[in-house]
Amino acid sequence: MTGEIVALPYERPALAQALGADYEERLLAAHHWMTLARELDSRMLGLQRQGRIGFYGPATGQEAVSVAAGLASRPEDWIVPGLREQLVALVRGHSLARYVHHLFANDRDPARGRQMPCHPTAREVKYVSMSSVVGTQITHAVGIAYGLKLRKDTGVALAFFGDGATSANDFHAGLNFAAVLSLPVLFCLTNNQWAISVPVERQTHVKELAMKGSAYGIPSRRVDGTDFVACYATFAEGLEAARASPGPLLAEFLLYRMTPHSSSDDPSRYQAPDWMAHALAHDPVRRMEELLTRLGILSDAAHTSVREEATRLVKEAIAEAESVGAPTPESMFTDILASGPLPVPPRSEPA
Ligand SMILES: Cc1ncc(C[n+]2csc(CCOP(=O)(O)OP(=O)(O)O)c2C)c(N)n1
Ligand SMILES: [Mg+2]
Repeated sequence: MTGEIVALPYERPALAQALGADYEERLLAAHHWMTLARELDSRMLGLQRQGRIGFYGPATGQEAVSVAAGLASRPEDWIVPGLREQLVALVRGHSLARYVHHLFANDRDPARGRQMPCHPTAREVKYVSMSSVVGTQITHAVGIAYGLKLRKDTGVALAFFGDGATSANDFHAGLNFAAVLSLPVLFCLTNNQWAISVPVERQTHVKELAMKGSAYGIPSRRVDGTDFVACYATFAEGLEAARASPGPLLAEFLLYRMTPHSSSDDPSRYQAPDWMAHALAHDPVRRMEELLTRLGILSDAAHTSVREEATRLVKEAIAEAESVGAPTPESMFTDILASGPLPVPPRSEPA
């Protein structure tokens, strides 16, 4: 089944139904995380240009999906991300400081500089380091879901991937396997309408990517991915359904990529000049702020302090990360071998 949820403007009873009785608290928490994410993207792209970090993949325009996933998932769920879901780890409890240490690839980076930047690992919140090979995270998530089912674990695997990944072999293998074996996996398709320079209409001939899920017998729906409330309701409902049956579901989140693909990209070479204006009209952070303001939940003063707090938190994390040195060369061995490298035998001189 496909179909779009179009629900704004929300009134209070609808919010209570979608988010629970404590919806005001949940909306304010979501707004805090979205504001923090926006600040992180802007600072990190700047730091990359200054040569202070190596690489960055921004998530501007996709914050509502990640925050909703972070807030609606349970500790036993597994997150198998694409390039733009770091916020899910933070919302689930990974510390901002550790994430920023990772971006600087310093000695307190959990991966000690041995993973590409912006590919964090956050074991304590079951956030798996991203596989850069497009689509492979889908089969990884399906494997995790198979393990969860065999162990009778109540966790669900959340597989995040983009519109481009739906053309990869692993998408088809993963969906088929998950459907045939009824595995607890939620396929989270973030359709930001671009795979670097390839627009979605050149990626596929189907009208809606969600149809590809239906083709494998997986209940699939389209969701406005710039609407936090719709995203939250989708995750809350989808995760419980995948847990209870168990079985797979697919949600296609419609989005607008509001930045370059990554710090290595120049979209002015392939995007129409009016794309950004079009994307800005669907800014999820602005939509959230309009909702909070209309409901009287966020005053101008509170809004300013949320922004100031985000600026301060990111600034402090950067200062801390820059005060930590690089991993030592010895850590290459001590992180891996119980007793250090094998001694090198003395070289015997030829007689
Ligand atoms: C197998 C493979 N082919 C190509 C690439 C290069 N590449 C990196 S990201 C990307 C586009 C991914 O687009 P999409 O799946 O829509 O995700 P988005 O980046 O838009 O979030 C490509 C082609 C890769 N990493 N792996
Ligand atoms: Mg994409």
